[in-house]
Amino acid sequence: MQTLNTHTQSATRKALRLALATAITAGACGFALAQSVTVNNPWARATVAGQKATGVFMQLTSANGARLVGASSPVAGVGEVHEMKLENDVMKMSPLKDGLELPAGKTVELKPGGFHVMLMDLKGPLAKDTTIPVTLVFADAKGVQTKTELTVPVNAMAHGHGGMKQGAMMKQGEMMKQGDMK
Ligand SMILES: [Cu+2]
Repeated sequence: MQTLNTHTQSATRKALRLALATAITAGACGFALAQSVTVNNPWARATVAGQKATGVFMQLTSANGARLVGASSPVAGVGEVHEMKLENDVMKMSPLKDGLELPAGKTVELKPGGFHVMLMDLKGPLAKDTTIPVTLVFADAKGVQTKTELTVPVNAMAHGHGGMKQGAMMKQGEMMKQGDMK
């Protein structure tokens, strides 16, 4: 019994060391990819108390071509890559199953009314003039995934966009994601 116990502990320690080594390697890969996908002007939309979802927007430029396949943040239970488009006068948004295509050398804009990172199950309101950590997951042509960590400022709205229009779209987003608006 004693022998078995010691052996188990040793195996656990070995597994832990292996996991740590893997994490370090993955981190190094993420950094390499972070160099090849440029993230510009990221911002998250501020929320009010009780609001459960918000959007994160930015411009992405991939040097070699990639896809944005996932997103997460400690402030949200769920993160997804969404597209939003007008269908029969109704704004509809849905997750992109295969992620957002980032053609080599072309800047793809995530903006209100279009592609966005959706943060859902927010754990609390996102106050203007604060920042939130956001992790983006990219996949290369071979499907190899890497992560990029961002510090994203929280703003009421983007520069150069109409407040009214955005307000209307946020309402739509809330209705779709919350389904319990009073
Ligand atoms: Cu969305």
